[in-house]
Amino acid sequence: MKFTMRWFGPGFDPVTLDKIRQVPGIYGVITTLYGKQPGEEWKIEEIQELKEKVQEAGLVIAGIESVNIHDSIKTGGKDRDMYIENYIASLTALARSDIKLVCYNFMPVFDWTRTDLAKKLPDGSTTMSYDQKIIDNIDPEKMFELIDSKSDGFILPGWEPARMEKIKELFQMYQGIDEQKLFNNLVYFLNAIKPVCEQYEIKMAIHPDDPGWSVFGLPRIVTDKRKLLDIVNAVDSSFNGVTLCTGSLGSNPLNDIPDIIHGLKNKIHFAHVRNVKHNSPGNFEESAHLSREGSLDMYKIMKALYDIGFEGPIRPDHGRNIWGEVSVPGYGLYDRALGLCYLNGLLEAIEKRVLP
Ligand code: DNO
Repeated sequence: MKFTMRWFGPGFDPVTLDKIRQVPGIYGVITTLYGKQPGEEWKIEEIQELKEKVQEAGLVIAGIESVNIHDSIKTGGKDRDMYIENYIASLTALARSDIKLVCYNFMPVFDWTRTDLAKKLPDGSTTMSYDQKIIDNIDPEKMFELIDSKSDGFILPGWEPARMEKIKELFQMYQGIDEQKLFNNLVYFLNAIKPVCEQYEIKMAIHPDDPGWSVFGLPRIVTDKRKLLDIVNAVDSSFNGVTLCTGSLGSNPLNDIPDIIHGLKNKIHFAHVRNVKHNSPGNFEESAHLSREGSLDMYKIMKALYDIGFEGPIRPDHGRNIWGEVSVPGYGLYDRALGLCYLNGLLEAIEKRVLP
């Protein structure tokens, strides 16, 4: 497994590449061109520039998170083929820069959703949390204000102001789109990018919906084992895979993550490994990575990844904000570095068969 950390790019992420470079066991970063709007074409020069910055710091770009999908592709709009062409051009430019792992999501309107970005924990740290009761009582068009007011001035991935300005329009686009239609549009997209992905051996890794159930009545198609298998089986080719995000799938206590890992096997191209603590139905928070701090068994998760022979990029995911650090919520250096070391420690023990 190749240990990585997400990096939000120059001038935006207070966690610098130099700091990431000093995390023990680090291999590379997962990043993106943050200025890009969904649907916009990525140019090879822009990718090269980013790649050089990362290389100068002694790291590599292990994958892109994300090349975002335009809503017209998700909804099957009349201009989707144009946006798919742009997407193919971006994939080609990435592959020619030797970057061949792309994480993306197919969530309608909102990317991952939280109701608090800085819930105070008894130890004085803060973390992100979700409470379905708050979602049930808020006008979806007010969600951006809620998130924005709690994000310390940072722009969260998927919650860019330019996108949120069009929130009404976005909701309108999804009228009449049910799960089956959304799924068909995903399959249409996957079939369209298949030739370029196969030609360049690009790995596409769909990210699960977060939380793993419908929010604001919008359809969700990436929430559990059955749905993940439906996606990988619908376009049966090695490019078509999954980001195994334990926190997103783990938001639903019914999801058995080690079982999902065994079910997906070589369709896992990328892993986000973090813990989550279930407080009550529909209410969870993002705990520290250790098994004993949350509801997931991190040893079993790492063991399952080891057992299926997973060798791709893996990253610790959202951390708490600790030791007074101010960062993109969930993406501080300290708690993610602790998480990475813990996951690496579990892996060493598994490899040496110290643990049963
Ligand atoms: C949240 C992330 C997601 C993820 C996208 C992938 O922190 O895990 O925003 O990057 O859904 O497209």
